[in-house]
Amino acid sequence: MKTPLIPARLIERLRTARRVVVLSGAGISAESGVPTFREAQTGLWEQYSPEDLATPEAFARDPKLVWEWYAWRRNLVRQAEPNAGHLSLVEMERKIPEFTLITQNVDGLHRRAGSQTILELHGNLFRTKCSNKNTVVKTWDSTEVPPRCPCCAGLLRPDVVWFGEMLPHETLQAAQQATEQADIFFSIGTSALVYPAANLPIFALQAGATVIEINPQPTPISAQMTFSLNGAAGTLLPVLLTETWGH
Ligand code: BV8
Repeated sequence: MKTPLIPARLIERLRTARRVVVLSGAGISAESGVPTFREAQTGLWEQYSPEDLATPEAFARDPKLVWEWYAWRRNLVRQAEPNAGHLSLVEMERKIPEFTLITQNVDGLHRRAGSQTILELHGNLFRTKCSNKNTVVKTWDSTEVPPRCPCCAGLLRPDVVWFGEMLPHETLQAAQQATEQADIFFSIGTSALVYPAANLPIFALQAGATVIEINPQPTPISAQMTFSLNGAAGTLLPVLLTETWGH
């Protein structure tokens, strides 16, 4: 008999769960054609590692290069569509009384898919801010690369959290609160290498939640998971929904 993709015990718990929290990473956007953060960068960007570009030091050293890397990623994401994994989480949000989606992704695909309660821990590619005052800037007529702030002429930058920068305080606090109250916590498509996001699945375990990982590869937290489902989010999440709520 084929081993079920999804353990029956998991289905039963999900069916009766009140509070479900999902932490997503770049892996959930992989099937939309958006390269994951640590997968080799393609084309022009092959020679760079994301960790080297997503830092304030890189932006200070070469603002044009960093701005153009983000412009390239925005272009890539604009051509991408949310996939079955994103859409399954929209469906799950409709079925669960208290559902919170925490994402490390900056691609905005969860919102485009229709998710409502989203905590963007690392900001969003499509929001731009002044690097002097940290205020969001919606329009500018500067034609420089990167463009300059219409108010103070400071360099504009993507409104994302770079390595070595603090995460937005309220967003992180809301994520930690939801995590501590979760009955079920999913860690989906993340290598669980980046902190403080990578603390959340462990906090959930410590608070007594059932913690489920969905990833085709093992990660540093796989061995601690209540359930570790080895597969792609775009494949496993639709099956999980059908097995739990049948449609
Ligand atoms: C902070 C936005 C306090 C930008 C990102 C030394 C000095 C300073 C800080 C540190 C330090 N040492 C450690 C730290 C902390 C540091 C950190 O964690 N570093 C790591 C590398 C060790 N963290 C920080 O700096 C954070 N800030 O700590 O502030 C502070 C301040 C000063 C000094 C000390 C502390 C800020 C972290 C946020 C960085 N910004 N993104 C941008 O995107 O350009 S993080 C970046 O990584 C993305 O957001 C990405 O989402 C995130 C995590 O990666 P993943 O999402 O997990 O993606 P990855 O590619 O790694 O993995 C994909 C997974 O998907 C894989 O497991 C794969 O198997 C799986 N997968 C593939 N296909 C599928 C799939 N899964 C399911 N289905 C599929 N189809």
